[in-house]
Amino acid sequence: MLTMQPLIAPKSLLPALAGFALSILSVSGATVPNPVSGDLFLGFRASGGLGGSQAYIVKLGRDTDAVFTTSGNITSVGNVGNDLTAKYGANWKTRDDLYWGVFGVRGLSGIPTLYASRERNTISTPATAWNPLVFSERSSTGNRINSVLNGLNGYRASTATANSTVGTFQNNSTEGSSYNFQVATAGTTDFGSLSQWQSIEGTFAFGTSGTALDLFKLTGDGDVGTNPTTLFGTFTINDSGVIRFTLPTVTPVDVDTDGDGFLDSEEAVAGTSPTNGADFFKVQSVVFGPSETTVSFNSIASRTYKIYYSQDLSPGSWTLIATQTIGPYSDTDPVRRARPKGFYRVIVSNP
Ligand SMILES: [Ca+2]
Ligand SMILES: [Ca+2]
Repeated sequence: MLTMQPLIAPKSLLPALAGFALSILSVSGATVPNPVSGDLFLGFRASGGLGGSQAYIVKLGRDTDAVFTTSGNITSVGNVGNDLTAKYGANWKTRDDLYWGVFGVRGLSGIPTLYASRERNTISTPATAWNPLVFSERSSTGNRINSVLNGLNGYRASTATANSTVGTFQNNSTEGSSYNFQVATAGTTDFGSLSQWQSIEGTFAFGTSGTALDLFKLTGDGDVGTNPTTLFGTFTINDSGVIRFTLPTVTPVDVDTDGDGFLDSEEAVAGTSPTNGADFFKVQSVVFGPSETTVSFNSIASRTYKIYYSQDLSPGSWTLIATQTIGPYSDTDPVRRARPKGFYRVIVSNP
């Protein structure tokens, strides 16, 4: 006698099936966020050995994000160190065949701005800036970067890693969307010959403390002579894989804060107040006395004052007549004092 099996599962099995479906979803992994204009990316690749068949690409954030307005660790990228260890081994931090670089593009549909890193030869010395690029060069290079981000098998819609919601492992290939292809093809510059970028990458041959990437921003309207290339900031990484961004060191602009005609730096030399417009270095008086001419000027300790004399202010007529460490100066020279007129000038230096 034939017994028919029910075509639908008994109710008691349904919770188990639902649980099974959920577990499948978590195994398949989340998708990385879509790239947007101005995004900056980190790329890691090994030229051989463990992990040599895949690149690791991490979205750092947009060039306008708050994280790039200050120096500090970039915490929005998850645990990059765990991903690097999983892909390239625990010794990733000292592998001489492991490379990293930073790249990005803004405004592909208009006049693109490009970002490309360059490793410092010496950790304490900024790298030489990339050459400016004209519009056509930036456009071509930007398209190659865009291919890595948005092309078929590129970053877009790829699966996030176990340790970073913005990181993905990408198979190395000869497609334009392959980061490894763009930066590691022998005999070419990175992201195409028009970029003129010999290599945007650093290596871990000298450990994490031995590599720093300066990120340069290439922009402009197409005329190389006016296209600025500026240092956007510097990326470093520690042995735990924590990425740090450091803003460029800004050289303070010398100003005349109190408007007395002397720059703050000049007032520092003279020892006068940079915030008091009535206090600045000057010859205060010249008094022709019975036996000496007294030249008064404001003086402080640890400075050198050189007194010059001219008969008529003509070019080349200034003569050094005294060097002192304090004012005033007393001129007793009978020849100078016998003249109907004469001029004194005082120059201060530190010390
Ligand atoms: Ca001043
Ligand atoms: Ca002053």
